[in-house]
Amino acid sequence: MKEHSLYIQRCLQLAQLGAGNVAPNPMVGAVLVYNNRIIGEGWHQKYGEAHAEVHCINSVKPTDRDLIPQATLYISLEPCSHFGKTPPCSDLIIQEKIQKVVIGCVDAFVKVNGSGIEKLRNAGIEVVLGDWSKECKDFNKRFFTFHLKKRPYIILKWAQTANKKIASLKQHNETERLLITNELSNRLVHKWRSQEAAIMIGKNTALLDNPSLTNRNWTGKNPIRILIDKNLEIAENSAVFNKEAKTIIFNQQKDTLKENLHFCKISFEDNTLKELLSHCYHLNIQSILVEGGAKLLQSFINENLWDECRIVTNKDLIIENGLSAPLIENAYLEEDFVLLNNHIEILKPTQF
Ligand code: AOF
Ligand code: ZN
Repeated sequence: MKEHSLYIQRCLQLAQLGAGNVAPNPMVGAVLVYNNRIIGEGWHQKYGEAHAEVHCINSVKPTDRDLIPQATLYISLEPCSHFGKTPPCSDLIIQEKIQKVVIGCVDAFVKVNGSGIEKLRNAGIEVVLGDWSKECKDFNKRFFTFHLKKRPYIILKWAQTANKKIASLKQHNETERLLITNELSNRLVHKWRSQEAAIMIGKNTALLDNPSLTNRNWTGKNPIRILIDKNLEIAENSAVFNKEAKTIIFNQQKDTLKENLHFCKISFEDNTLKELLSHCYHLNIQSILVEGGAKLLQSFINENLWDECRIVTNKDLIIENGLSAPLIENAYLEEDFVLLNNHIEILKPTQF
C-alpha cells in the first residue's frame, strides 16, 4: 500500500501539469510501473485531447513495450468508459492486456461513475482502490463539487480593513479601493481570477466600482463575468460589458445572446441563488469567484452555498462609518499568509 501511495502521488504531480489547460475536465495523471521501475508516464494535457492513460502508454519506450501486460497502471482517476471527445480509456487498458490497475478515486461524471472500474473487472483485471480518494477528489475540487453537488464550486472573496469594513459608501472611490489591497495582493487576486471559470458580482458593485473583472496582472485566461442585475440598471458602456470577456447578465427582463453578452432571464422568486446556480450548472460553469458586494456575499453564506472564502485584510487601515464585511460562521482557517501589510486568510466551511 505504501508503494501504491507513492505512485498515486506521482500521478497527482503529473496531473498538476495540466492545470489551466484541461478544465472543465479534471486534471489526471497516470504511471505505468514494472518491477518497481516506472516505464511510462502521462497526463491529460489539453481539453478535448488524449487522456492521461493514452499519453502514459504511448510514452513507453519500444524496448519496454513487451513489459506492459505485466506492469501495474496507476491513475489518479477511474479510467473513462464512454465515447466522449476520445475513445474509452478502459478499452485501451483491456487491449494492452494490463492485468492490474490502481485507481486514485471514482469518477463523479455521470457517464463514467464506476462503470470504468466495472468494465475492467469484467475483463478480469485486478482493480485496487486505496484510501487516497479524499486527496484525489480534493485535488480536483471544482470538478467533483460540480458533478456531485450539481452546482459550481464557489469561492467568496473580499478585501477588508483592519476593523472589518469593506468600503465606505460615501468615500468609495478608486484610490480608497487600492488602499485596502496592495500591489502584491492585487496580483494574487488576478491569479485567482485566472483559475476560475467565472467571476460574479451584484449590481451595486458594478455601479460603485465599475470593475472590468478581467485578469490583467497574471497570465492565463479571463473568466466569464456574471452580473446579477434584476432590472437591467447597469449602463451599456460599463466596463463589465467590454469586449475583453464574455458576460452573463442574470435579469428578470430578457433572454438574448449577442456577441459577448448573454442576457439570461430568471424568475428572482424564492431562492434566487439556487436558481442562478442551477443555470450556471447547465451552462457548464464549474467554478465561480464571487467578488461582492457584501449583500451578495452574505446571501451565499446564509444559504450555506460556498466552498471557500478568501479574505484580504489590510492590517494598517481603519475606516470609520464603513460598510461592514460579511459575517461568516461555521468556518475554519485552512491557510493564512502575509503579503506586505495584507493578511490573507483562506477559510473552508466546517463539515457537520
Ligand atoms: C480518463 N482519463 O485523463 C481524464 C478523464 O470529453 P472527453 O472524452 O475528454 O471526456 C471527459 C470526461 O472524461 C471527464 O468529464 C471525466 O469524466 C473523464 N476524464 N478520464 O480516463 C483522463 N481527464
Ligand atoms: Zn479516458
